[in-house]
Amino acid sequence: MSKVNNLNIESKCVHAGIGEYENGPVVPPIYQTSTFKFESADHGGALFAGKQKGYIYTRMQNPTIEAMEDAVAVLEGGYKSLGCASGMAAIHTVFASLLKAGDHVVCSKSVYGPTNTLLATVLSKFNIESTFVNTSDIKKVEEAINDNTKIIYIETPGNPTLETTDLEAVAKIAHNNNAKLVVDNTFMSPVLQRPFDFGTDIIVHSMTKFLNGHADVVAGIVVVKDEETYLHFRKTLNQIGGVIDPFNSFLVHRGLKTLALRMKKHSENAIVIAEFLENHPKVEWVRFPGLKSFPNYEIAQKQHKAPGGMISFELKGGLEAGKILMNSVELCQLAVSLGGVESLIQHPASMTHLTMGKEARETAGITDGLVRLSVGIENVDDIIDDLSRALEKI
Ligand code: LCS
Repeated sequence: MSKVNNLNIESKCVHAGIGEYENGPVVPPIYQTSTFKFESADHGGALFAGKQKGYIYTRMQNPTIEAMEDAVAVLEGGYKSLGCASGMAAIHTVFASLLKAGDHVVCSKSVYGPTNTLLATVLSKFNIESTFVNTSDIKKVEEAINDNTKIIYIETPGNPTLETTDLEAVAKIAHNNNAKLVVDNTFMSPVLQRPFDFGTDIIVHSMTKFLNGHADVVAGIVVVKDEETYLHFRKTLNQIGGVIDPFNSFLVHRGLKTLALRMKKHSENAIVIAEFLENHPKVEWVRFPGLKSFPNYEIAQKQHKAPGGMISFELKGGLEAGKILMNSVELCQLAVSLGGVESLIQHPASMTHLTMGKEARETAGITDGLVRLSVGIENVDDIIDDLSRALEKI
């Protein structure tokens, strides 16, 4: 592990979390078992008392899960991590571990919808209050802080607007107010953004996206920086039960090996596509961290090693234009989710955010012509041909 920590990121992706196993496999075996035999009653007792190391029950820990968790902890530069059944399970684990009735959360306005809903409609039932602000405006974060604020929760770049937050500045505000900074690093992955380098306390990911990268797993993870937090979170996760399973851990660990390669290709493709879209007559504007026109360009340059694969753009023809584009693409798959090897496209106003109503959408920055593109690792000319043909139909 310590040797792996000295490697470059591409090598870390390949080697992190690979332990020693019976018969010498180069890949951690899948321990597809719910429970582990004790050698004796005393052995079982010693494991439960924490006097001896070993595995007891897969909800508590499992070697295949632990191997993947070690890999993600290495990539993020954390102490340890906790594999969860989904990104939402990871986020819930953090909130359930850190909050109690009467506490307050400051959260980015541009976050994945269910994160907003978890705070606004589920945790609010337990008397946990939340304030949603545009966290790319540091003054707004300062104004939202109360005496009872325990967490500043940032998604950067935010889903789907790509609003980008200065983590160093927000970490200072959090720590001056005895609050923890929690960052959802799903859109960038540790290859492109390392939130711990900017003072973040806890990182979460939907591993369903770039970390696994192959659109065949739903999973999440929490990464922490110290043993005390780890043990506290592990206990909470064990009670809540939102753990990942061994087979999904195996798949994610396999995906991690190509993460650096994939993030490079996603970024390279996305730069070319963002420029193509910015110069297209049917497109009103493009938001992409790698474009000079990006509103938070300087923060993006400071925080990101490359701009990533997520692009938002606004079509000139609004709702109707969006529907035509969705119905005309062939290579780009019309689907929610993101971060897979295949390009995925979606139009929030006619699909995911249809029932929200125009007014509420616009307050959240989701305009009628907004399209979100998760750029895959295909040949960029093929993606541009597909978009070009589909845009012509508008
Ligand atoms: N965080 C971010 C930034 C996300 O984009 C998502 C899912 C989650 C957390 C939740 O992760 P999950 O529980 O799905 O693993 N984002 C999705 C999206 O944009 N479309 O479909 C899912």
